[in-house]
Amino acid sequence: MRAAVAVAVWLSLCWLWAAGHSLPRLRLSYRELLGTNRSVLFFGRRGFLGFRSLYLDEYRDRLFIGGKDVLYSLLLDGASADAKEIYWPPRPGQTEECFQKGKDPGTDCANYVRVLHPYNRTHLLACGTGAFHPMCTFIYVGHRGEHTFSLDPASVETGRGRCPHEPSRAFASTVIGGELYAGLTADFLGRDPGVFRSMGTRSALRTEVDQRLLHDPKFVAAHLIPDNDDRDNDKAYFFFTEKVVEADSKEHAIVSRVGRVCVNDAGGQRVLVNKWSTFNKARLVCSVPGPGGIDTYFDELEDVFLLRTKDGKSPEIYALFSTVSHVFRGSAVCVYRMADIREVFNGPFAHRESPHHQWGAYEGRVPYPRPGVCPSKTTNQPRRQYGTTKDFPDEVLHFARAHPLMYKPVYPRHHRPLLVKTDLPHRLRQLVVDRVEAEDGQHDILFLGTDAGSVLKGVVMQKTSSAMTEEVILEELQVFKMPVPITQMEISVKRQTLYVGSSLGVAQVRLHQCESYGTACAECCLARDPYCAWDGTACTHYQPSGKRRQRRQDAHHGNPAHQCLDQNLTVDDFESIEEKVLYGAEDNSTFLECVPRSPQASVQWFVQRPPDEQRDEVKTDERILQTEHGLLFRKLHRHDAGIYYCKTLEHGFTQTVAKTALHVIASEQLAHTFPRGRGDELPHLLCPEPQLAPQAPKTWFKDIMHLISSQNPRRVEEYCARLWCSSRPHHRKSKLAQAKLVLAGVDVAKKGRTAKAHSERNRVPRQAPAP
Ligand SMILES: *[C@@H]1O[C@H](CO)[C@@H](O)[C@H](O)[C@H]1NC(C)=O
Ligand SMILES: *[C@@H]1O[C@H](CO)[C@@H](O)[C@H](O)[C@H]1NC(C)=O
Ligand SMILES: *[C@@H]1O[C@H](CO)[C@@H](O)[C@H](O)[C@H]1NC(C)=O
Ligand SMILES: CC(=O)N[C@H]1CO[C@H](CO)[C@@H](O)[C@@H]1O
Repeated sequence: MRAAVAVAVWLSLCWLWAAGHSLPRLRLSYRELLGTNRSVLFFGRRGFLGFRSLYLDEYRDRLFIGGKDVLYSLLLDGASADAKEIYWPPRPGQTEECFQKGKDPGTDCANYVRVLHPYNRTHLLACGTGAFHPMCTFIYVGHRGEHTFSLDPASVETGRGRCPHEPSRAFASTVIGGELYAGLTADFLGRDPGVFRSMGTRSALRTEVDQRLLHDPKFVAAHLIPDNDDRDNDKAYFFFTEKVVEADSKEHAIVSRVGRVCVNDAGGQRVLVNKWSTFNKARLVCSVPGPGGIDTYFDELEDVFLLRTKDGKSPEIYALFSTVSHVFRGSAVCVYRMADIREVFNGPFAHRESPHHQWGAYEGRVPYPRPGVCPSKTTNQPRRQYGTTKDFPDEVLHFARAHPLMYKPVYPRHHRPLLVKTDLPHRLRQLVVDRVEAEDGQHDILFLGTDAGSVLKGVVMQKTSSAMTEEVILEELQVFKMPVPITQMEISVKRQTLYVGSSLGVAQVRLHQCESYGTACAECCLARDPYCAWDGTACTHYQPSGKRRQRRQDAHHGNPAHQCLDQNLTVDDFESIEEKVLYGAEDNSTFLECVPRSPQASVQWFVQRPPDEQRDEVKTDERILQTEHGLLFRKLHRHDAGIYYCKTLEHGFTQTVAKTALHVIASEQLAHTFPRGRGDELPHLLCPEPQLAPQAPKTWFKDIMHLISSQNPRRVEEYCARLWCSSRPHHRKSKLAQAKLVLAGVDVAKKGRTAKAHSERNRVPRQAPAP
């Protein structure tokens, strides 16, 4: 039985792996990203370590940033990047008290601004941790057009129940009608979790301290989602994870939840005084069906993004989950519909006789008004009117307190994740979604922030014929130099910009850079980026309103044979690419680099052996291997000399990516060049011309070398060292003359061209000096 389960789990993991395996079309390192003028770091400078909150104000065209003891206001209109700042440290004495209580003065005992919401037409609400003494204040930001930014010290008040004490603990908050709704732990020790409502004119409300309501919750998001046009039915939704204890085990498991309260909840009169009387919660399921009915669950909710619709009542809820089981780790995105969530809250309550019993659906009589229903004209029955929850019968409040959980879970659209990633080296932390209009319809572009300072941009294509989907990872951008977790992302559709926050600061990245996919129609088409289209002359940002005649785009299939028929697909570009020169030693191994611009392309090698004019396809065998990065000769023969062309093929589009003239140095000549006994001098001997030292990892190449000639690792070391002698600048100059002498009679290397869009990861020596 156990074995069967294990096999099934293994099978489903294989499936997951296969499903999650796709390489980004465009991968840019931090340096390359800066080179594209695509990313600007707002604050890498002094004092801004400690970003915690971001509010993008598209109306005022400003970005508000909360950091460590500081608040910033930035104007977004390009040129004037002048920031206004407010210094807002902890109150006098709090820092000392904080570290007397054993907290770290460097990381804990400061005022980390974590709450930053628009409050009313002229003010923002800001709350900070205040060195474990949370505090809130109003920031005057003026009307549209004014660039004011000021804090009235007299308006600073307590932040307890509004802002967490800890600088990094998960919490969620939102402002609704001048009141702050917050899910957090509200004490110094982090033991008092709850959903709190405060500010405004009504008395504050919170959840009772009861593990049935909230058991060690981690709040992720809070949003107002109206039910209908009756404001009295407005509800605040909370997304969080909490612990559950199953009846038959002592172990805790984590599950994800959606919980909600009525905005007009006023608590009870005799029971539940100043406590929520309308709190309900349900499980959010995100799982992959496996063979034999064994599902893989993603239970750890990481982030939630609401894709708002026009009416605001039925946003699509994108949720990012991860799983940290012992077997594997992975992330998944599930999409929920409000109709499904409401149906679960209208369904049966969960019930169990005691903690030792199993959960079942409550089948007894549910009192009226049904717990979780807001008092309103639309929900009242004709002769049983309730204007406020304070009028609810005690029976209702007792039932509500005992049955906060709904019996049925909420399943995602199509009962499966939209996207599953199990092949990533990093965990996915943040998610934002942009819905774009493309030639073939609407696409939801996902931006996923990792815990290693990078952002993935992807899209999931619905296959027209079936319920199957295909995920395409379009880009991987290293937004921060350091591998820090992305903590917040905001999208500006107006500016076509993504703002990305981590503890290091805030960066901006353009949502698309169509030019970077290439200069041919086919390349633009193959990229399948719904933001981009071929406009007849270049790959540019697709605008649905733009002129149609010349436009080519097919995000669904990305087949240039359909889209670019009249454009040159198979260009005879053998001669249009610059030649690199490579010297290899007879009977030794050598390597011709070729990395296709698209990871989906297949590679073909051709060779032209002078004086032959003809190009033949290179025949690979155990001596000549075709690897992911190029062509590897394990043992070079004299007749291998020639001009090698690396062509890539993708959906009928071919392109020459590399052209290398390979010269073979005969062993007699070598013997003359390297008389025995020179020993340690060898590795630094020959560097025909200085190169820019590639800083990229070179180890993979060494690994191959080790593998193929492990009988003499020292020679491999030397050989490699010689290949990369440019990265050892010392010795070079003095040996240059020698090298040239030795090479007399052999063409000195022509300067090699560096292929354009290669990522650093793939950089290998482009020129090997003659040994
Ligand atoms: C970056 O882009 C902006 C707007 O497109 C332009 O004004 C600016 O000159 C560019 N900067 C560099 C360094 O290319
Ligand atoms: C916004 O709220 C602040 C703080 O309560 C208050 O001082 C200010 O008058 C309000 N402004 C408007 C326009 O309501
Ligand atoms: C296509 O290729 C032919 C010859 O190879 C060339 O004359 C023509 O200009 C090319 N057309 C385009 C659109 O690049
Ligand atoms: C330059 C170089 O590494 N030459 C070597 C090529 O391989 C033969 C036989 O394995 C060696 O003797 C050479 O020293």
